[in-house]
Amino acid sequence: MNKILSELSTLIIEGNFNDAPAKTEAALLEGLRAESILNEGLMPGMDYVGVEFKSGNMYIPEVLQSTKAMQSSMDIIRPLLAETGVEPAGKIIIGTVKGDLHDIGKNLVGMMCEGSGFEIIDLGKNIEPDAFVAAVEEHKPNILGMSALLTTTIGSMELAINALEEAGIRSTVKIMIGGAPVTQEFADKIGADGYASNAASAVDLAKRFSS
Ligand code: B1M
Repeated sequence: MNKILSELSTLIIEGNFNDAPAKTEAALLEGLRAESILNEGLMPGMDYVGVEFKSGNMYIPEVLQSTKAMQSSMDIIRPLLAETGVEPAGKIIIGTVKGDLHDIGKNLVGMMCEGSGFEIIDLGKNIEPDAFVAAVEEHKPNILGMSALLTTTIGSMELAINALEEAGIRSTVKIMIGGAPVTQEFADKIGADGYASNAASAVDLAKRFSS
């Protein structure tokens, strides 16, 4: 791997959001294309973070630092990627369901998916089923991701799926759900396409849905 990209990967793994932007600028000055910086510098770093998080060698605060470092580099190359027409891995709409204000896990999932090359449209928290439907109609994503942290709000995921059915657009998106009270059994029961227990698994699932 190119030395500067390898150093950038290391900065992402270390969660060094102070130095990652300067290293990204240096890579551009060296003549590297934004696409190479993403695919050969940033993404391998985040892939490593995902593996370490899943195996219990990295913890949430460290992953958040890494995603912040990733974001700080993405802020620099995002406009260049758009200019060169680099296709994202897929488009994901994500939001925390109605009645639920917990968004830390949802943000982590969104950031890690962005780090893996997905375009993320983050609707925020306390999202009504109809707002998910309107967003799917408008943005035509590959994946709709819903997060819930309360046993009292997970039912809203089913309401959103029903609303997508009623609008006739359920089959146009894969639905991924997650959050502490959510289980695979619950996902099967409400007709979601998949469940992920953590952000790294959510990235794997999103990749599977988009391949
Ligand atoms: Co709340 N809260 N909270 N809270 N809160 C919990 C969830 C709770 C378990 C605490 C407890 O009682 N032990 C409990 C829920 C009990 C239950 O329903 N069974 C609870 C409660 C009761 C409440 C209130 C009702 C308290 C009150 O006011 N009486 C209230 C509800 C407000 C509302 O939402 N309407 C409330 C409020 C809050 C704060 C606002 C103070 C704050 C949220 C701040 C914020 O998010 N901006 C808060 C917090 C921080 C927590 C705890 C402490 C931490 C949650 C968190 O961020 N975890 C939580 C207790 C706990 O978990 N220890 C608790 C870290 C985060 C990275 O993990 O969100 O699980 P998590 O996300 C993971 C996975 O779940 C998965 O990947 C993530 C990363 O690995 N994942 C997905 C998540 N979404 C995914 C989506 C996917 C795929 C994977 O695909 C789309």
